[in-house]
Amino acid sequence: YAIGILDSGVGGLTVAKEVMRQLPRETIYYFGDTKRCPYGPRSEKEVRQFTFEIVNFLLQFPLKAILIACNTATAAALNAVKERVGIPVLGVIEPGARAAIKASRQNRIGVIGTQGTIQSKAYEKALQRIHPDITVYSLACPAFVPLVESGYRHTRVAEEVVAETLKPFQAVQLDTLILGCTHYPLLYEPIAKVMGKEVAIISSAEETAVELSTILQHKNLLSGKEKTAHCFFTTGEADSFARIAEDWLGRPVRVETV
Ligand code: DGN
Repeated sequence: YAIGILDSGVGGLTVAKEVMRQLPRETIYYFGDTKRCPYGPRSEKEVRQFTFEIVNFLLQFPLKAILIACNTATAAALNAVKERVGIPVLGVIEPGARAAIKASRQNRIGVIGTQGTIQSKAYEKALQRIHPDITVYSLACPAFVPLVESGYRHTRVAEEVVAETLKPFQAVQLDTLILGCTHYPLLYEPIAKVMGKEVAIISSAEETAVELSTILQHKNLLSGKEKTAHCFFTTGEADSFARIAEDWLGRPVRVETV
């Protein structure tokens, strides 16, 4: 049995990479809905519908858990998917919020994400559930996902767009910044450069993989065998998906367009 991981595009690869690192024996079926990316500006209803379509596609394979490795889809659909699917389903928002609270010293936390995620206030709610005295500064960064999906992450343009978009944070003294979109760790360098060394930068990938590993352990579902090859599916162009995936994962991948 394998782990299903889904995102609107290549963003969920940041979570997949961490799952590969922490659980090297597990096999992954990854789905990136590149053709319909970005999810950020879409309505909650539409994102929920897309998420169900992908979950149903992935369930044709023998899976033991599903990771919704997209904050926008987690905010829109996590609870609904959990109710309908008979295997463990994890999102990325709670783990990200927990990691940020662990890292923060002055409880001044910034959150960046897509319009959908920021409008849903899912991070504010998750952070304040854990710790009521947190001050949260939220900012939607709609330009970031297209930069990553277009393969521009190592360019000067990416640096300029990131610096311009994050300007509003100059006026507030953050001590922690949550990358509340799974695409954003792919822009880690320019984001860290703008934020400066004093700000802890948190991605939910690591904490989500820890949670997955705990659940699999408790349920006695950890794989005992060597993994088989991971499978990657995209609704977009396989070549450009593969280029970004191989650059990020540092290994060859086989991608199929569906
Ligand atoms: N990677 C997704 C997220 O974490 O919200 C969304 C990207 C998008 O479709 N805009």
